[in-house]
Amino acid sequence: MKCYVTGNSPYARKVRVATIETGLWDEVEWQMITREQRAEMIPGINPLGKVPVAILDSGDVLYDSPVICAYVDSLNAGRKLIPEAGPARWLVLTLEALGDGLGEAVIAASQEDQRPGEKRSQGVVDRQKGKVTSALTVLDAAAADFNVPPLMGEIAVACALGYMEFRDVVPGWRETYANLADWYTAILKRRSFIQTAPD
Ligand SMILES: N[C@@H](CCC(=O)N[C@@H](CS)C(=O)NCC(=O)O)C(=O)O
Repeated sequence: MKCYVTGNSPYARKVRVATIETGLWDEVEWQMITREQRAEMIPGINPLGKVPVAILDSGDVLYDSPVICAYVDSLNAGRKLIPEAGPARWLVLTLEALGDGLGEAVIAASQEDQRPGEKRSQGVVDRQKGKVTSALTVLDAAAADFNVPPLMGEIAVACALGYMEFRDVVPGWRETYANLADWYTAILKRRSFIQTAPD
């Protein structure tokens, strides 16, 4: 399988972390591309123009990150990142969706914040930051019950937090959400997170 990723995408990072956690990193032909290359090449592969996108040996194309991560886990003969059945499966996928949604709100808030003066909407920034803080509040309360070692939900949350911190969208979040921050500090020590840290 070939997988197109960019260095700072939290969604691409999910796939990179998942392959390290499952021991499948070397099974992937990684295509690390720039934002400019993404704009040129990716719309011909993924009509949405987004990374991550994977091309299987069969030629089939997979996106987006939840689908690619589920595919990676289907190849995984060891500890599953997504339980195959039962209530645990839905809890893991829902936590993954919360992590992905946090990432979306972080990206939207930070892109709007960077728009030039008259084009920038404070209303949009506030609305997106409101989603970020709601998610952080829920995650802070849940952090004590997070799976160690992480499953796909925790991986998605940590990748979103990494991007949030990289863009400094919520200055001082580690003080406000101390339970989540303690968990995050610990997960960052895993090889999978060290190896995939944003540039
Ligand atoms: N839901 C998608 C989101 C992917 C996404 O938003 N990727 C961003 C990079 S973080 C991207 O490629 N953006 C380019 C664009 O929107 O044109 C996933 O989980 O893979």
